[in-house]
Amino acid sequence: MADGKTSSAVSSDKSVATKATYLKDYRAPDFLIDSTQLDFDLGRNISRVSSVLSVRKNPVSDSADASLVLNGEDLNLISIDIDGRSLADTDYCLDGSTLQLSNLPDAFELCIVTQIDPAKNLKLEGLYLSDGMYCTQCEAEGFRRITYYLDRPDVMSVFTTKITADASRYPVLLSNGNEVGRGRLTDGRHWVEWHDPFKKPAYLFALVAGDLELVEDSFTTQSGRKVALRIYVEEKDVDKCGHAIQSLQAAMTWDEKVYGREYDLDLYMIVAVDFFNMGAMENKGLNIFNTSCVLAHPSTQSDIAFQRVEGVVAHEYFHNWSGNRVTCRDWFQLSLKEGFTVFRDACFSADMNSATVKRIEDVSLLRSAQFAEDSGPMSHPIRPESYIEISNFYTLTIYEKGAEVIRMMHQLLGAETFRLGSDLYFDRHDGQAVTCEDFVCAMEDASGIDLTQFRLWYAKSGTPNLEVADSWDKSNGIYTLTINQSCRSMPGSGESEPFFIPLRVALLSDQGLEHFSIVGLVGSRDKNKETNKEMSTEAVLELCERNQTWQFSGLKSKPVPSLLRGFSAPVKLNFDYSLTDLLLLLREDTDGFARWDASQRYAMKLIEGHVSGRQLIDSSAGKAAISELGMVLEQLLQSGFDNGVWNHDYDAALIAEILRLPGYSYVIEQFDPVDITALHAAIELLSQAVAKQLKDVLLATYQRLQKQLSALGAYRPQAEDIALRSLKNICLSYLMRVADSQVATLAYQQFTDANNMTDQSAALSALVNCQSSVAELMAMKSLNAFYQQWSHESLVVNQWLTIQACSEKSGALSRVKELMNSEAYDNTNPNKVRALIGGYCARNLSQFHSNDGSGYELLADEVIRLNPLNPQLASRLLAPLTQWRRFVVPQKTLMQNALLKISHSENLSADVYEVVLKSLNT
Ligand code: B3K
Ligand code: ZN
Repeated sequence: MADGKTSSAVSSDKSVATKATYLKDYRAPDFLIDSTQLDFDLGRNISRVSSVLSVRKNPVSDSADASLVLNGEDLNLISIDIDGRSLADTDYCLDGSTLQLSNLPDAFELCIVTQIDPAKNLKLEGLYLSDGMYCTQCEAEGFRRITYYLDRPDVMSVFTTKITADASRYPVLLSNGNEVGRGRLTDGRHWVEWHDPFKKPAYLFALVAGDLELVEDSFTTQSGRKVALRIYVEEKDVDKCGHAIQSLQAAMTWDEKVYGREYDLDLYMIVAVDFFNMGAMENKGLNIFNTSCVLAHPSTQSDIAFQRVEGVVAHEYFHNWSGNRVTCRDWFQLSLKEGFTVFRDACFSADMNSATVKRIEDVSLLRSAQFAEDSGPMSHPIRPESYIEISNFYTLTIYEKGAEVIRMMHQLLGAETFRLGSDLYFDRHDGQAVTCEDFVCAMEDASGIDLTQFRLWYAKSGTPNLEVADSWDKSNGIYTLTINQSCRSMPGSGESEPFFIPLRVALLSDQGLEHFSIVGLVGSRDKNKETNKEMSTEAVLELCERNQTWQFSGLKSKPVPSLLRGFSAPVKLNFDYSLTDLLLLLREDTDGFARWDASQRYAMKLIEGHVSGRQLIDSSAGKAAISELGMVLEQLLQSGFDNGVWNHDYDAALIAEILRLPGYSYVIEQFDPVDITALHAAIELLSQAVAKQLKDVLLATYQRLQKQLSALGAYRPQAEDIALRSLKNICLSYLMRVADSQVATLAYQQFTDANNMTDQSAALSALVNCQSSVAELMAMKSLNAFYQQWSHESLVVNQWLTIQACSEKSGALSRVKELMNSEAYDNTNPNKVRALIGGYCARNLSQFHSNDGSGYELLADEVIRLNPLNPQLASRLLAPLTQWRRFVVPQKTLMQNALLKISHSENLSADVYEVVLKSLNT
């Protein structure tokens, strides 16, 4: 076959590939690829990829004379050879997504040459250019955009990769594993060869070629091996890598200590790229990171970014065992690696920072966004049964709910036994591609605990709902809790069996925690199981039936129950707390999560009361309720100080979270139907009222913390300092709601004096959101000054875009549109699109849902524009519209119309098609 001329250009139009893939259709592969040798010749426009695969029939395959069906997308096929024999066009079958070879020997060497055009690859899947640097993203199905291959995770191969490119433009050439050779060619090009000794699926393949600087450190493993740690970044970012290196070292130490897992290669590399669809990717030995998840410098990144870098670096590192050494058999098992790894990184972050606040952040995300996903048209179990486009299943359900399911197992088995289970899992399946069932079996085998009923969490979608009722029998001092569980099934899935739900509870009186014993279980299959005569202050109730009742003794008066402590299960829990009960929990509970939850429930009761008209926030009863809450909050703020200095025995970060009112997305999730105008009014009134009531104490707290932090001097991304800044800045944002010129000047002063991005951006945001005209001019001046100062820092410009997109002041949309046309924006860069469009549509909810539908129009137009360019990004942006059925008119109709507009546009990608189709039809 002659080079280029007779090759077939393959179109990747996925608008036709909209058929679902089903878990029930899984079959083991008919062929295996023992080794994969890749040779990349990176040319100016076209890159040439030669692959040499040693292929053999899979002994466990059930079809003896199967054809080899390789995946391929957007490839230009140049040649195919089998055992050195060149194939003619008639020897194979090529269509838009597969290359089929028949009549094959049992084992053979297959050589395929293809050409690709990375510069034209805006999907950012496969091999593409990010700011002139070559990089790859292969998970889930990107490798097929590099060469024809068995692009499925249960085909694992040993990879050797040679890269040749121009030496001056691409001095750094990287791939997985260890460097095994390099050389120069006479034409100014050079080459480097890499070999990865660990078998891996193609989704873990990576390649990078660019002009990058290296930041290097090392780590010595517990068995004494020295590992080189290398971060590759653009020259200007060299000073922003220290935090990532420290986070990596901390994660390596933690995984040795907590899971007994060591790193296995002599080299661990991270490369930062600016064009990336996700946060980061765990490619073996060569992680590729979105710059936003690796770069951190006090003057350009805020505390949240520092913590995100720490969490994501750890997450990708932990994947080396939970994902790479033991990988997924198929993509239905995605939560096997993602749920487990999120659980691992959450425990790591909890150990590094305020554990309670980490839990609160995770639960907030789950309860606002994952619960919404799980009750909407894209709802799926953590092990889905089908998908149209797998990229749509990198969801909060797979990641966050998946992590909650692992957390419940951890709680059920206890930390030590869970560790026996994880050891067994890693040892038993090292080097294999396995299933969620294999994980659960390892946990069962190590613990002897029967997890049969627990498995429902893998198979069923939806959030279980617990209705809790109590009673008090004064005559015998018995307190009773009755719990009823239900789970709203998606249409057609029928009534399901009850879940196994671990519910951590305590009982409180004015004196704090009470001792109790569980004396009886009423109506249970096993009446004696949980009868526990020993007195304790906390119990884990194992809910496994639709209705269960527990009786508690040892109490002098009717207690207030503290339910779902630590958020022990991913459920919704309803209990008719009085406002007084909630204040008691907020003051006295020893579980930080439960205290925070009480503050959220209190605020929700006020919002619900206002929206339903039962008790208006500005009525005298409403004012009284706010005043009582205010007194408790004031006490919390004051008791944290000893002689004007914050005492770290009190978790300032927790108090900051308690002060923060429930966000819009959480409030919206509590209502069905959603009347956004009414909710907005209630939230505004509430925050104004709290701010007014607490003004003096907020101001005093702000000033004391400001003084204490200034005295500390240089910025440190340490938990204690982060906590103080968090509390200080929440005080500032409240104060801006009652802004007088004194407060506005404070914010402006913080903006101009700040020596770190946390304070600078918090002050900017406070000024931008301030409704009072006093701050108007200061906000304008600060926005301009900020841009002048940081226009050369892409990630900081993104923060600037988001702050404006999220402005609570009217007119955010026209500002967003202005910014879309400004030099600060690039509509092909996912980080910028997420910062501006995502910021407005997913975080500025009161304006996005404005009655005229202008927010929906903007989103629909952007989705239509992005659909052919970057379908993954387009599909993710769509999420807010999927909730349309829960809104009242006019929002409901306007959102539906926006979805219809998208559905009528040409050539919908599988990604967008799936979300739009399910949204309109489910
Ligand atoms: N495993 C990657 C996800 C990549 C998905 C691309 N569509 C990131 C992570 O979870 O670590
Ligand atoms: Zn992951």
